[in-house]
Amino acid sequence: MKIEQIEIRRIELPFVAPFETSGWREYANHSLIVRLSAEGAEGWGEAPVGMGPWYNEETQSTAWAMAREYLAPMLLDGELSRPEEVDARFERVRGNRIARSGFEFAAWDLFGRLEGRSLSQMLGGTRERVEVGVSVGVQPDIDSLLRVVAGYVEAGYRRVKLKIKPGWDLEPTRAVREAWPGLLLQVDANSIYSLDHAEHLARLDAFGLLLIEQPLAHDDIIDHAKLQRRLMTPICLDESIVSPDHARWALELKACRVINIKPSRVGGLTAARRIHAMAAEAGVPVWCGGMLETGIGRAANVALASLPNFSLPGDISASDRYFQRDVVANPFMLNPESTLSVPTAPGTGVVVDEAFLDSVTLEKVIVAR
Ligand code: OSB
Ligand code: MG
Repeated sequence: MKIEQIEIRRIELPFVAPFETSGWREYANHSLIVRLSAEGAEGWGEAPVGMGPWYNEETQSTAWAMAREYLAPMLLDGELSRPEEVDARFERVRGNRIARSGFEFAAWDLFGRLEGRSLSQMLGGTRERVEVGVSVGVQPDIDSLLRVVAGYVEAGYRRVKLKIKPGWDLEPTRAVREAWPGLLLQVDANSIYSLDHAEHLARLDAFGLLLIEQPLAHDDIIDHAKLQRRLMTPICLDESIVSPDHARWALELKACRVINIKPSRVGGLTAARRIHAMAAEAGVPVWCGGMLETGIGRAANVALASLPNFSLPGDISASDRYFQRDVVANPFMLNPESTLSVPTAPGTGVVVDEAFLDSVTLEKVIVAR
């Protein structure tokens, strides 16, 4: 197949509420949306970069430049016979994996739509529904936090992740644990602590957490291995695992007992599936993380989470947890039992609401052969 045309747009879609982590705040989804055209079909992908370089090095501006100057021309150049080839095509590009992932997702969607196969089917998914939770940002005070968590619990979420940072860790975790003793609970520090905090972090062991996500530096594996030996609670790596090799290093060094797989962080579904297989082999559970995606990116996450070793609930909440209105006409809705349904229609299965997508598009370019 020859990709005939690539449309790239950068969007701004406001969140229902700002999302605050240990180091930054997001007010809106600032992703890139990629549309590939070939053989009369289309494939859509989302590169869920944030506004600034706070999660990783990428921003909407860097992804926009990478996409136009390198990624789109590289994908138009030559033939593509399988979506797995996109990862190899972009191998020469250093970093910029979230930008790369938008094109990779779109290629999977395109092939799926042409072949009449759902993305879950193409990836080897084994579930019709995936368990999900909700990631709760830093709140102004404990009362607000309890109100926000209560809202999600009432909506049907059975697993909650709290964003933590120094000064907002033990107390909020204790308060939520005391209010909901049976809730599946975990925390995410987004790289804010150092090994000097080991003793402090060990106090989280008292709260029966599923895991502590990325306590130490975004590019560290060694110190996490040292910290894991001092904690009962499993460490889960997010930021540090940017490729299958990084997953292998972390597994070998026992830097974590759980891995958060975000297909966008690792450049796409091909690398994500490889990490899933490596973790399964090592007996390490994985779960699917999120980047506050629109329905387009969410669909790739849901399909991935239908693979067998995704044994913990994902950060893949329903569309209405993020947006008043999603850019797809069939937004994701929460089922009873805290699950989302895995689409069965060809490709990602989402129906892009183009008129609404246009209304949140800041800039759009078309690159053709
Ligand atoms: O660290 O998992 C994270 C959102 C943006 C960037 C990083 C992270 C997150 C989340 C939200 O925790 C997950 C989601 O609901 O999409
Ligand atoms: Mg995280």
